[in-house]
Amino acid sequence: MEESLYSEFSKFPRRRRRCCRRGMQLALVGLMIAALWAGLLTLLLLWHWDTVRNLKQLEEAAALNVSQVSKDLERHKGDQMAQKSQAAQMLQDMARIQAEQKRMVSQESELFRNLDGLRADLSNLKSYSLNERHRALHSLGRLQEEVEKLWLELHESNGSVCNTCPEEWVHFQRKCYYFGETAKKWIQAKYACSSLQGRLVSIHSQEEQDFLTKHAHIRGSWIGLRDLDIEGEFIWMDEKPLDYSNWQPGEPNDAGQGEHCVMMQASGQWNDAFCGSYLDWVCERLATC
Ligand code: MMA
Ligand code: CA
Repeated sequence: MEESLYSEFSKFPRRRRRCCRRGMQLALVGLMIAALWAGLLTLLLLWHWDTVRNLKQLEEAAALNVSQVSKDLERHKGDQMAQKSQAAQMLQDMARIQAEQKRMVSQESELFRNLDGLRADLSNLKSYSLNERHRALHSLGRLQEEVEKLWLELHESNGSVCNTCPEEWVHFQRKCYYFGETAKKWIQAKYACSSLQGRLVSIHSQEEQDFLTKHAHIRGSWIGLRDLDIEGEFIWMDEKPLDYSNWQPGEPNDAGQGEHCVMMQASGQWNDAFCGSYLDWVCERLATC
């Protein structure tokens, strides 16, 4: 049979056979081109699907991001609001604190003013009470002296002999004398005599001076004579006039830093001396009957 086909085929003329081969070649080329196109299309399709898939993923991610960002934005807005209200609160607090501070400053200055007023009142009160005390002490001294004078006058008018002295006091004529031996300033000696119900001695006669000279101390003793108020104007503690004196020659001289208190030296003579010097002292009081 094969042999018959071939024989049939071979029966065609040679030109017709060439034409057939070319057709086949063309068909083959067409087939190849079609296959290439098909492959290309398939690749394109695959690339397209892949791109679409990627785009979808990107879209989803973007949507996710957008929702995340909007959530963050919301949260941020909320935070911002809270911070704003906090800031407003803080401003209010600050204004309140400033007002409080102002009030305290004005209160403080008021308090200082009051304190100054109180201090002034206190110092006024102090100086007032000091003045009162001095006045009272002065009046008391005057009263004591008055009483002593009255006693003296009373006994003199009665004609009775008054020669009684307390222990440690020495009697002479109508008076008793105490010879203090603990060195004191003039003012301290004055107070010491007062506390012994006496006063610093006032000397009014040579007899009295002679008696005192016999008891004079080596260190020297304060007596009740001073020129504290007016320089050179000497006043006795008993307020009697300066009717007798026994100054050492050249005294009183108000030497050095000022000498306004009188002392009796070991010789019995008087010298004006610095009132702050520490000396012995002599007190007197009236003898009792
Ligand atoms: C001298 C004499 C006095 C004076 C005393 C002060 C020793 O005497 O100047 O008048 O009071 O010094 O210490
Ligand atoms: Ca003197």
